[in-house]
Amino acid sequence: MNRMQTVDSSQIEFNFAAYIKERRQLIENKLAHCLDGKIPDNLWDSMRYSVLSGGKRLRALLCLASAEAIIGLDEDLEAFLPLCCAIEMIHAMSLIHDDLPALDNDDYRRGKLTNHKVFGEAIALLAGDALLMLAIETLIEKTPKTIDSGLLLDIVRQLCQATGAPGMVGGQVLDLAFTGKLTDLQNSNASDQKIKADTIETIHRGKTGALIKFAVRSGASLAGANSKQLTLLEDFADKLGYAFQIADDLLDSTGNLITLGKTPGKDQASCKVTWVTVFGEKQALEKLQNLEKEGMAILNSSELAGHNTAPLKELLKYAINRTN
Ligand code: GRG
Repeated sequence: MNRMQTVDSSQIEFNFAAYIKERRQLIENKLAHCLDGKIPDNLWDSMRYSVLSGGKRLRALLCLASAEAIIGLDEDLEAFLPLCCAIEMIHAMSLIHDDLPALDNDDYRRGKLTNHKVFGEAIALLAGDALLMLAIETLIEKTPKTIDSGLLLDIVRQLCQATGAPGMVGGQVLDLAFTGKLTDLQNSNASDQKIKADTIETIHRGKTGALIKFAVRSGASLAGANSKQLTLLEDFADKLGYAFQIADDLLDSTGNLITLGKTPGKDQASCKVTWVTVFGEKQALEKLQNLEKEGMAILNSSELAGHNTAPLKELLKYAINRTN
């Protein structure tokens, strides 16, 4: 076989490991800076505990990769870092609240005790609230003043939507409403397959997909993408966000506490409605393959041809094949 015919030449020189290492460092430094110099009291310690406790930084990486699809590789990324920090702060606060006894009641996150286990429920709740506001403040205050204020305002508006009732909060409420209803859904008529799939997708789209979609769209938007590019990148993010959550649900059923950093097996135990609990692991893997193909096809479309989409392609594969 002629190997040259089977290798995508645009991927040959792209070193994904080096790419994410470099960008993660930029994100970590900026996050540490945003949370630095504050009084070491319970509230700030609790906020730092969750924001600076590792994590893959997938959403921030997607934001940068999406921006780089528009401006090209090796450009200065400083202007995008406040946006990345805002996204990671909101992600961290959602994890703090999600782990609380009133929601998922988890003891471990990122291989450490959850925020409320260390600081107590009241401080964990309030640290989440404070991070939500710090995210918005960081985005407005630290984004360079050279950025058009109308554009920035629109990004803030979109962030509020992605986070609030139309997005994460609404998705979480739906998730709660369906938790415990797994048997009802599994026992419903086989012709209801589409209804089952749509139900799961609606939950995932809000709870997980909304912030991922925002990360991709806002990075490209701040980089000056046109409306056609934004629509395509949003469609791509939709596929990636859905795939990310299905991969998460698979890990919940196949992973362990050491590799995951959180307690596995909780979806089945709490009768959570996920692709894996409703359709099983085999179908979940097939769905992931389809979403990967669809996501790649969008990035290969003629409107994005000639753009630097290698990082987004690798991030899609990473979101699907990750081990934690
Ligand atoms: C957003 C205002 C506001 C409130 C929170 C609790 C809640 C509303 C939403 C739940 C959102 C949630 C926790 C969705 C699950 C998404 C998910 C699979 C998170 C894990 O993300 P990773 O794997 O985590 O990227 P790391 O640790 O790598 O950062």
